[in-house]
Amino acid sequence: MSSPPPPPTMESLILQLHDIAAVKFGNFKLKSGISSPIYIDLRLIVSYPSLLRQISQTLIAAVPSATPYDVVCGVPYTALPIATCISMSSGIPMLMRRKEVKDYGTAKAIEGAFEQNQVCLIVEDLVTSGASVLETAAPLRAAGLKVTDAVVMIDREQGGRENLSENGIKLHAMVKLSEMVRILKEKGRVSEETEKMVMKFLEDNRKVSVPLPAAAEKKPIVRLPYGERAKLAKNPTGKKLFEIMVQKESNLCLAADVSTAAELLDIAEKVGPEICMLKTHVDILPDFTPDFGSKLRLIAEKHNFVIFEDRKFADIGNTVTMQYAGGIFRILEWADIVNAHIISGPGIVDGLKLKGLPRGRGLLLLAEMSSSGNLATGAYTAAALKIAEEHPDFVIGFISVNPASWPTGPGNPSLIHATPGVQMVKGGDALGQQYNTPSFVISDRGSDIIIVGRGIIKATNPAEAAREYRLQGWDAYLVNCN
Ligand code: S5P
Repeated sequence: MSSPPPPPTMESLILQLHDIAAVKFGNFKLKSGISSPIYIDLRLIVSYPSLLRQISQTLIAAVPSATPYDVVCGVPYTALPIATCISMSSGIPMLMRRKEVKDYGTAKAIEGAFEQNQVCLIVEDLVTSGASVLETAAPLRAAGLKVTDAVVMIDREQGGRENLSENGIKLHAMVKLSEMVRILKEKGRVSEETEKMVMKFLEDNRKVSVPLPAAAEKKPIVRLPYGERAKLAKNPTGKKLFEIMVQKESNLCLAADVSTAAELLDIAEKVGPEICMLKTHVDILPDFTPDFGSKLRLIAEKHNFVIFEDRKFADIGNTVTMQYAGGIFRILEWADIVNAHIISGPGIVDGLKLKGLPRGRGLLLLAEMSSSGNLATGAYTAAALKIAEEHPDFVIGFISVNPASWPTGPGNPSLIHATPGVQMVKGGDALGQQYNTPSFVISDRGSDIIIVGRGIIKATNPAEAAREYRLQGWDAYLVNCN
């Protein structure tokens, strides 16, 4: 029987990468926007199975044997085949992260079988700022996995190691860029001059920060802290909401779109500690009973959050007064906040205010919507803003999507912006919903509250997922808090 081939040397791997032109020298513009004298395209290795196998073996060896991990996950797409090879040769199961979360019923960001608290090793081809590794770590963590280590073929030595370490991830690299160039120079593949150029480039670009989406185009948003805004709020529920956000360090609203009232009360109890607001669609609950509201209010008091019935009133003033206070649901009795379209004109606010204001309730106006092709844009959005300004005692803010892009910006700081269409990764569902990430919604688009439904309720552990959304939402708020 022939003995297995000796493990490849680093030198031979690097020369092979150069042979297949996966490493090139010249003048290249990188994803981060900077010009680089070296370009590395590791997608090519799928065409060279023997090299792919050697690289996978070397990557496994790059992770210290004392580092335990139960599963591996490659950063899509280049590292997927590498992770597959690692999994096959080590016998360690693999997970896959969806880049775009498609919600055809499952809304899964992570594919594969795993258990809560298992440790997942992230596999990546190339690390510059570490942003791609972090993008993969976030949904893995939200799904209940632990992410403490990542292994990469090439570390460009441009701050990725430090950025990852700040986020609790230790980077193990097969080779550092400077080492790779030194070997290529030693073997006569590049000139001394090229080596110097690359070294100078590395020296000049030691720290590439993790890019925020669309960072280049965005105007910096500077906002008053929620605590200051609580003092400006004219409506007691609006004020209370800002105060809860500060007390709980949470700008997370759970969209509790579950199938029964029993499930709703159960998830409210579990997720309650993480949220500032809980949003209901009471008309989807088949087991609704008249005591539902008082039961939910007890949980809200216990965990300190406000209740928002997403009724989306849209009729004339007189009709909405009856819909708000009457019927089976008696929304006025238990919901701190309701919302309304302004399609019927300002009379809808007068109608709701008639019933709501004496009870200290608040109203959110739908100024924008998250679904694709919706008509709440431009002049319609501006009209919502105007109506809100006319009723500061009752209107507490908006359902909005991109307040930073409004001609007035997010506007009056006493008004709050709550944004639906939030998940850990950008994407959408099959019926027009569009998702953005917590950090994009809060720090780039200038919203105040993230409204998250399926990202939490479909997670294996909704409380853990809610915690992750809360932390991400809060960190994003701190980014541009004045
Ligand atoms: O424009 C909107 C307004 C609202 S209130 N788009 C929305 O998605 N919503 C609500 O937010 C929607 O009714 C649902 O309850 C929640 C989003 O849920 P998810 O599961 O897509 O996160």
